[in-house]
Amino acid sequence: MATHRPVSLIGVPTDVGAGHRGARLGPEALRIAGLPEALAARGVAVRDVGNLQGPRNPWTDPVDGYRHLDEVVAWNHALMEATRAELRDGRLPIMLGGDHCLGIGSITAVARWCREQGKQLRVLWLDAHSDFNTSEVTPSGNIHGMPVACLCGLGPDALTRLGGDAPAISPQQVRQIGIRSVDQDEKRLIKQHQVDVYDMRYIDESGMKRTMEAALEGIDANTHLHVSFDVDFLDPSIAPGVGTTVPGGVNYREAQLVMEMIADTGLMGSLDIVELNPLLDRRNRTAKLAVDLVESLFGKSTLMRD
Ligand code: 4U7
Ligand code: MN
Ligand code: MN
Ligand code: MN
Repeated sequence: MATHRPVSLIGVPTDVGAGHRGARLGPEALRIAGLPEALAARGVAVRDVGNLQGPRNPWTDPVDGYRHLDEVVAWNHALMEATRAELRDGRLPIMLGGDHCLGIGSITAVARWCREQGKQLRVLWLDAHSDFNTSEVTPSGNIHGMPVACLCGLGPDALTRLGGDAPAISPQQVRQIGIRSVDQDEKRLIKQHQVDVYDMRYIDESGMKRTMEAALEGIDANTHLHVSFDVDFLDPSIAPGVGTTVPGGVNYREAQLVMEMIADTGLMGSLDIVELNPLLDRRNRTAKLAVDLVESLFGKSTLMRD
């Protein structure tokens, strides 16, 4: 069994970035589905730092194209600090979301840490959505649809400069996989900024193996892989517990292969698990599936290779 760095679980019970309430219950659902025990069974040392605290969800309308901007900033500031502390401690942080706005705080911290360590950062964004909206083009105002744009320097100063300098990352560091819902103006931005997108059509045509080989091309022993796993990446038939389901997603075997191929690199240094909404789930099955997939990320093979 491969040895892994010790893991820190950081609960981020937020849904201030989403259009549905309930993702704030995600961290507990993941714990109850057995995430800490599953990691321990893989031989991983686990520390659960508990849940971060932040402002409540005011459930108000967007202002100037952003819904709950102050609350999103507060949550992400807390998460950036917590992520930084765990990385400095030599640990692999796993963010238990919470909605996907939290990727701004986690990846801002990871990017800074990689700069300090002289490491190359590659972000694998597993999602149905590109999350590249800005306040000018967003159809919803929901900031969970904007984290990649914010990280690349497009967005309000309070988020793009969360870690000081902007941008935290360049679009060239991102690979998006599973994409099948991109808004009209968001498509234009994705093209303009040359984000590398492996959409469902690419996966259908090339297969998941070649998709992952392409997404992982160019990594080396000095690469830090950050995996941002939006559970709506998965097909809703197997993962109903998400706020923004989009049909035609990644199936069970494809998802396992994604996780196994990431595990094979031995380079994953941080992970977000986001957008799980237990109120929309059935008997916690989406959380259990997420745990199953995380086991594969930590080297548990569905084949006879353990
Ligand atoms: B998630 C959306 F309009 N694009 O911006 C938006 F379709 O983190 C959805 O990927 C965003 O789940 C989904 O509101 C954000 C919408
Ligand atoms: Mn997302
Ligand atoms: Mn999504
Ligand atoms: Mn969502």
